[in-house]
Amino acid sequence: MKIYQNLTLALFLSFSLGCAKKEQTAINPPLVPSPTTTGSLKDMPFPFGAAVNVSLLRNNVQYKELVIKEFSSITAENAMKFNALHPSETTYSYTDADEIVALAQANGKRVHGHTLNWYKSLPTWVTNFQGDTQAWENLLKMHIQTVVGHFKGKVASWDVVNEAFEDDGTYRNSIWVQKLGADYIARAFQYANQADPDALLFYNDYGHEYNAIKRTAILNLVNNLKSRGIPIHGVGMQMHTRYNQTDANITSAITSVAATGLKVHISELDVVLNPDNVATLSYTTSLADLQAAKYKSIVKTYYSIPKAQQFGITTWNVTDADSWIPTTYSRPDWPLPFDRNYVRKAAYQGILDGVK
Ligand code: 9MR
Repeated sequence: MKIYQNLTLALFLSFSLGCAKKEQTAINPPLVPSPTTTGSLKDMPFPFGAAVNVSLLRNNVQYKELVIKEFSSITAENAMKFNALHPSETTYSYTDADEIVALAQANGKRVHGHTLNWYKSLPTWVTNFQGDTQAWENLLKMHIQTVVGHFKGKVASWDVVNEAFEDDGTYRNSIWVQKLGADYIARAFQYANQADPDALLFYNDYGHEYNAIKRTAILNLVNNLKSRGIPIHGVGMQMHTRYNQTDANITSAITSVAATGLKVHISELDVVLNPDNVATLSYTTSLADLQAAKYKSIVKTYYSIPKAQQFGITTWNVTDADSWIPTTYSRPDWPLPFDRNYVRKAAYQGILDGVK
């Protein structure tokens, strides 16, 4: 009987292991061999961070350990957005965001807050909100001050306003502009500053490297805020870019933003390898090397701006397995410095080489 039981157990185990192995093979086919890396992101001369996903931190030990081991700064990918923190008018929900902050604190990492104001990721109570201008102003102020107050002393910096411009350089016709006019942006910074005078406050957007018209609009806004004494301390350049973006474009973007004199955060970096959405594309050594070269040149240019302005670089997500790109664009892609087996890619070495 005992032998029989053991045999059943052995059969069961070998069957389950076989399935697990098969599944493993199906999910993680052999990848391009990873190079040996010398050095660590932790030793970069400025903070190097990633946007993190709270459920992966909670449920995936390998992911969590990688985050702890590799990064000195953390941004919540979604957990500090309006709909996550403030799901109904009278409810704030801090569980996920607090968990990220606690992990950062326990491991000596900086936390960058993303984002106090955006046209997306709003709860329906906001999009359906009925009220006059004063009521909308109160809503904006209350949200910003409650959230910044909650994280005071724990979150070092905030993206105060995210993506306020259209590609043609006009203000996006967001619910905020409709209800409050474009100068709500200035007041958003003032509200955040009142709630935590020590927090560094950023205007965050994308496209600086491929759209000079939008970039000029962003720089005009930022310079205008600065000249009016509005408490803005930095500019976030998302830099969702591609392996074949020209170095010249990236350099003009970084240097023109640095010319504001404010801190510069490359805040959502990823370098896609499949910008043309080729469904059959595969990851090859040559693509990996081109990507490494692009990461290197971005980091090198960034490292050449004045030291005091180097707020840091943050990648948007951690590994190719959790990048927002493949799901959003329904295509294979490999935008990050770690592969989907959580192994350092050539891009990782490219980043390290950028500061050599
Ligand atoms: O990666 C984020 C994705 O999981 C969310 O569904 C989406 C909407 O909240 O936002 C993504 O992150 C965006 C960031 O907040 C702002 N810049 C663009 C990022 C990618 O879309």
